[in-house]
Order: sequence, then C-alpha cells, then structure tokens
Amino acid sequence: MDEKGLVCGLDFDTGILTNYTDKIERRLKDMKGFFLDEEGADEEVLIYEVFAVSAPKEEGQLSYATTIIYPGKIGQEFFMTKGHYHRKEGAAEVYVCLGGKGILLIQTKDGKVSHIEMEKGTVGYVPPHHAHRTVNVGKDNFVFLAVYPSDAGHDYGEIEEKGFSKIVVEEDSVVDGGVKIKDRPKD
Ligand code: PAN
Ligand code: ZN
Repeated sequence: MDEKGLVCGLDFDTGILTNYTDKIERRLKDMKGFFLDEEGADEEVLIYEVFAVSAPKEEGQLSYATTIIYPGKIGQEFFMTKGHYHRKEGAAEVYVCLGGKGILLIQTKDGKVSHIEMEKGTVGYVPPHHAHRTVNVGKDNFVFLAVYPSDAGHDYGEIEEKGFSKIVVEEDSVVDGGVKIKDRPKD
C-alpha cells in the first residue's frame, strides 16, 4: 500500500500483496473443532495464510485480501478456511480466483448451502447475510482475492459451534477427482 492507500501490487503467481497491512497464518492448532476428524493430524500444519490491505473500518471504505490455501486434508476433509458471517450482516463480498482449484461454499442463516467451483478467472459473489468458506480441492495452492466493506467484520462463533451444513471431502468412489460435497453428519 502506498502512503495514501491508493495502490498496492499483487503477485499473481504467489498471491502475495506487496505492502500488505495485516497477515494471518492459520495452522490446525488455530482451528480446533473446525474439521470433523483431527485425530492423528499434525497441529502445526499450515492450512492457509491471508494477506490483507485494510482501509479504516468506516462506512464506504473497501478492504481487500488474498488467501492462499495449501493443498491437503485433515481426515477426509480438504484444507479449508474457518468460514464466517460478516458481523455487519448486510455486507457482501467479491471473490476472484487467481489460481488453483477450489470450492466456495455459501450458506444462508437457515443452513442452505450453495457452492461455486473456483478456478483461475472465476469471480464469485457472496451476497449479504451469507456465511462463506473456501476449500482447496486441488493439488496446488488455491489462491483468491476478496474485496469487502472495511467495516464488515468477521463472526466465526456460529460456524465454530455448528459448522457448515455441508462438508467437502475426498471419496475414492467418486469419479470426478474424488471430490464430494455432502451433508455434515449430525453429532
Ligand atoms: C476473506 C477471509 C479469508 C480467510 O478475506 O477472511 O479467506 O477466511 P476466514 O476469515 O473464514 O478464516 C473474507 O471473506 N473476508 O471477509
Ligand atoms: Zn468475508
């Protein structure tokens, strides 16, 4: 970001934003309870990183971030983000895939899930009031840019407690690359 916050570089190969203002690293140990079967998994494994250029959290301002989700699985579930609703529920968001292969899950408040298959060049829209999570279903890094109102905020609580109604898993029996989106088993 330049000193006035008007320009920033984006490395299309790595997804790294030059001069980002915030960086988040999420390892399995930072995501306790988000995957269904963590048994035996290395809790230090790096699942994803976020590079954000954050404008002041004021009405009308936009922030943006790239996310790099590494390839891998915890149990049968592919590496994924925590997923969240926006604290400001009316805030929507645009996702642009820069590389890799992923799924964007979009869930209504009453648990209905839609999904978008993301590959380089796919633009996904997250409408207001919807939870959203991304999943890397490929063999390479899944990288995307997200643009969102700066005052949107993140509300992880409900997802941490209940998860999404659908999970994304690898199943050998499925023809299409083994990727299956299925109902989350009831606890
Ligand atoms: C994204 C996400 C990012 C990481 O920038 O915050 O992909 O996902 P979690 O926040 O769910 O861990 C976004 O949706 N911002 O609003
Ligand atoms: Zn969001």
